Amino acid sequence: MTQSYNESSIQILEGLSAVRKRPGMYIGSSDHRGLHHLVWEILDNAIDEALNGYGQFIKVTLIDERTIRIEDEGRGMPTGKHSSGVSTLEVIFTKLHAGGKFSSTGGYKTSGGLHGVGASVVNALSSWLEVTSFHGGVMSSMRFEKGGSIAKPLQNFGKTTKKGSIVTFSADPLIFTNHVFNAETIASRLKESAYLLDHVTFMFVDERNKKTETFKFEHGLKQFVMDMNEDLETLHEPIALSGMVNDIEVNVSLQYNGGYGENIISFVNMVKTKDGGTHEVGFKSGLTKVVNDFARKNGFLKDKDKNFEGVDIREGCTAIISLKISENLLQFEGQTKSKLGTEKAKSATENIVIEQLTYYFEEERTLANDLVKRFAKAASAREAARKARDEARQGKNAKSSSRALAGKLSPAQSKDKKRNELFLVEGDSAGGSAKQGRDSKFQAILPLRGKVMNTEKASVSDVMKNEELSSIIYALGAGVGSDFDVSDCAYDKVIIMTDADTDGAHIQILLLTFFYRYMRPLIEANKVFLACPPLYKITSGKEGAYAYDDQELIELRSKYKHSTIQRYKGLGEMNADQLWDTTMDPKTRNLLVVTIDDAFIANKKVSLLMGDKAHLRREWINDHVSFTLSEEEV
Ligand code: TSJ
Repeated sequence: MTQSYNESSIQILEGLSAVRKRPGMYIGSSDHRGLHHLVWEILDNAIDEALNGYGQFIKVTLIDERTIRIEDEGRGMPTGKHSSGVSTLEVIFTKLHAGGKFSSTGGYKTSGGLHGVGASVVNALSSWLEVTSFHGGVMSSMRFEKGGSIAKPLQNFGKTTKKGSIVTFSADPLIFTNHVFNAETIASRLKESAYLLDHVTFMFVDERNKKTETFKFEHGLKQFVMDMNEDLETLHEPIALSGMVNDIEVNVSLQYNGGYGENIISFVNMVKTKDGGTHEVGFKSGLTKVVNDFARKNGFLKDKDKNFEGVDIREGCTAIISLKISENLLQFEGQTKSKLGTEKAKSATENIVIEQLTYYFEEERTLANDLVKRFAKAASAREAARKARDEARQGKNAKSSSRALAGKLSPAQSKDKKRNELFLVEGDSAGGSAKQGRDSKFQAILPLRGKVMNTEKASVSDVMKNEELSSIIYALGAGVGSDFDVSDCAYDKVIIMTDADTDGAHIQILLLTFFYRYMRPLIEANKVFLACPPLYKITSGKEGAYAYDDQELIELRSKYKHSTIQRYKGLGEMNADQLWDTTMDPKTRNLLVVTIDDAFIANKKVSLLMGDKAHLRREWINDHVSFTLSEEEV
């Protein structure tokens, strides 16, 4: 029998070289995100040790742009002989998936999402790595180079009274497309951990600029919610609820602010559960039950009245939920494994909230009464918004929708939700050019007159009363607030088209705040865009071109000698054809897709944004709304 394939043709990827061949398989990607995964991987081990009660101090030192040191004061890493004959330390850093193997059973582990691939993966992707362990009274160390080869074998340095582990590594620039660690990203992860582990001090040292930051929050979660609400008026001191149910440790802190947003962040074993899960469900159902029971018992809801809905009760609610669950009970769901699936976590969280918040409401009657009155207002605003949405959907009462849009919206001819585009245009005159210039088959124009309302502290009913915003709501036909349903949206793209000046920037920010507050799923579905009108037109004889930024202008000026330059101060200075060519034609335009990837920072900054400090506003836009050029399929 002939061999169907020869053995040498099969490449068996083994050990650390497999990691270097396909880093994405282990750390998600080889870009900036993947790079920081290396840090989280090592840091998680130090945090696990503190989480289990060993050591109260964790220090991270950024040595240069791609080199970082992480140290703890835990038990130190075991260095004795492993069953395979080599030292445990060598196994940890050279064998794949040995990450959790050496850990004692039981206990807590930070194993969310993509973390937990093991220290060997970090070693594989580093140009060098050094580990020092102070374990059982002995100091030992090892050094690896070029993706995990042993450069200095395990060496014992004799007795020590120190305890702990130190790992230093330098990310391999051959692997990463971007190998520069971001100090802010790392510091904010440490800060977050410090809120959650209130007995542990986290220190961050950036040796490049000699900056040191220390994070320690004696009042943990309470301080976390206070800081989240920092820029908002708060209605009371933060409430802490905590306890142990069926081996699950539940810690919750909540504080209502004067705004209308819902901000709930949850963690399991120190790892953020971005997509929520059973613990969030338990928190919400517990909160809803406590409030409705209190409202009925105290006459705020009569027999005939319907219960408040969860969304009414969560307006202005900022809450952190943090659970500690032993490794064997952990279940994660979803594509990114950032949703908790553990069933027991629901009842554990619900029980703690019901038991302790009921008691708190009994003790703090004045506050409870005030809150319930707010919830009642929220409930009636929700009813009003629901009515408006039903009218906006072309149902039995399309009249008020068409009345609201009459003389404003220039609709597209087709009704193709998957293709149509809505341009929100600053001012009537630019609106006129856009109307003439557009492809009316699929492009609709809604001119916005004057300033857009600040929705940061507005309720749904305020928003509905505002002409500009209610016309946007009617045009999209997908509801608003808790009632918003992105699948009903009449457009595939909502494109904000403003002048490239401060007023234009302000309008953009106000509109983004509105979308963030009241149509967040629209942003999450990548349906909100910023149009990019050119800043200059450069003409030389019969030739000409547009420049979209100053850099481009410099380039064009060297290309076209003896040229004249026209600076566009607003959209209104372009005629309809120019506007189409430069800004609206899908074949030639640039659109920036608006994404908000970090709800925590974004929410905080949206509040800040609407304060009186204009420069903070600009900084926020630069830092936290990533305007990435979208790759549109043409
Ligand atoms: F990622 C890593 F492995 F490189 C790493 C591990 C990096 C850093 C900065 C710290 C650690 C680490 C590991 N800190 N503390 C520990 N603890 C243990 O490995 C350990 C020690 C003793 C016992 C025991 O059962 O006696 C169990 C464990 C898991």
